[in-house]
Amino acid sequence: MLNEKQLSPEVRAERERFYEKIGRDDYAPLWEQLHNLVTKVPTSDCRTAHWEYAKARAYLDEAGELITAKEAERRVLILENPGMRGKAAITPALYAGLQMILPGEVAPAHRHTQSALRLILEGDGAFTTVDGEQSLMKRGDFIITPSWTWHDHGNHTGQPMVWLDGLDVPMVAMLDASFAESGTTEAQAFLRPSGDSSLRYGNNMAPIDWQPPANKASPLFSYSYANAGASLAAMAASGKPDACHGHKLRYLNPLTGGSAMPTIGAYIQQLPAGFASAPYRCSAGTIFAVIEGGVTVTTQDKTFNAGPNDVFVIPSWVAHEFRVKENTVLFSFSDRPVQEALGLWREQRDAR
Ligand code: GTQ
Repeated sequence: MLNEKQLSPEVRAERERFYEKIGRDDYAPLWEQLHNLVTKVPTSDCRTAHWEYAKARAYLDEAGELITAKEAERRVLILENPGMRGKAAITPALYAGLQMILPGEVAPAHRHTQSALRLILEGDGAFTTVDGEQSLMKRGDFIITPSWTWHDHGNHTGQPMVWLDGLDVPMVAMLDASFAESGTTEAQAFLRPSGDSSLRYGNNMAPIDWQPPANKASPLFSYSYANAGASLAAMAASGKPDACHGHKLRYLNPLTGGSAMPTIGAYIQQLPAGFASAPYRCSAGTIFAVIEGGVTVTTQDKTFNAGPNDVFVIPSWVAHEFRVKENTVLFSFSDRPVQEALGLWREQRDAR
């Protein structure tokens, strides 16, 4: 905004008349909003926020009584950023939700251009089928449903299954590139045996002449917590934690070294007992879920404690510190790969 105080009433009125006139023809004066568009630092409405699992779980139980997974298509409670209500967004670019499938339920097959990830929070042995390959899910597993892959979920176990969904819904909406289709059958036919993709692509080998698919996603779609936990334990056993991140790994596409999906990066980190991180910020708003232990999160205007299965979000460029008493494992996801691909990603370590 220009400094209105310096303007005489006549000049201001003349300008307002001009703005009105050109407005009727779909023009607007840049100079009235330049500094709101091109800000010195990120300034979205996205706020730091925390969702406690106990409350979420009670709401999911209630939702389970109100509607079946089949009728809902996906029975999900969206985690809406309190600064951006009504937008189905947890950050300006990303969506998050908590999905529950009760014993015997199915979430029917569909596909869409939005990419999805799942971090399994509760249950053991429900399945998701992605492009004809079924995978059983366990707590802590990270599973991807890349753009335009058919997927359906179901639960043949005796317990509810709950997971965190992360999708690039707002990003795809911004680009106006949403396409979706419903399957003709509730559950997909199996095209390959369970475990096939991990045998083909997860043993540091790949079928010769492999070509990246159009959706640019990893052909490996299930990343077990058993494996991630073993990698973290090895790092923690024989190396010093990074001052900002502790011991942190990124989930990758083994064929390219890039992120598992092009629009969403996913990470897992271990903060050893007693660890206090150096303040850190980056330009990728990040959603965290606590897998083990608990963390005290401090930003300039908030402190909260997050325990197992709690979800919290740190917006772009908000400096934050983590403190843990016991050994803690955090999963996280963000739009960092998009920002990196476009040359936009920034970070500040020791951000005091
Ligand atoms: O599981 O396919 O949270 O299509 C939102 C949209 C989950 C899913 C969500 C979806 C899904």
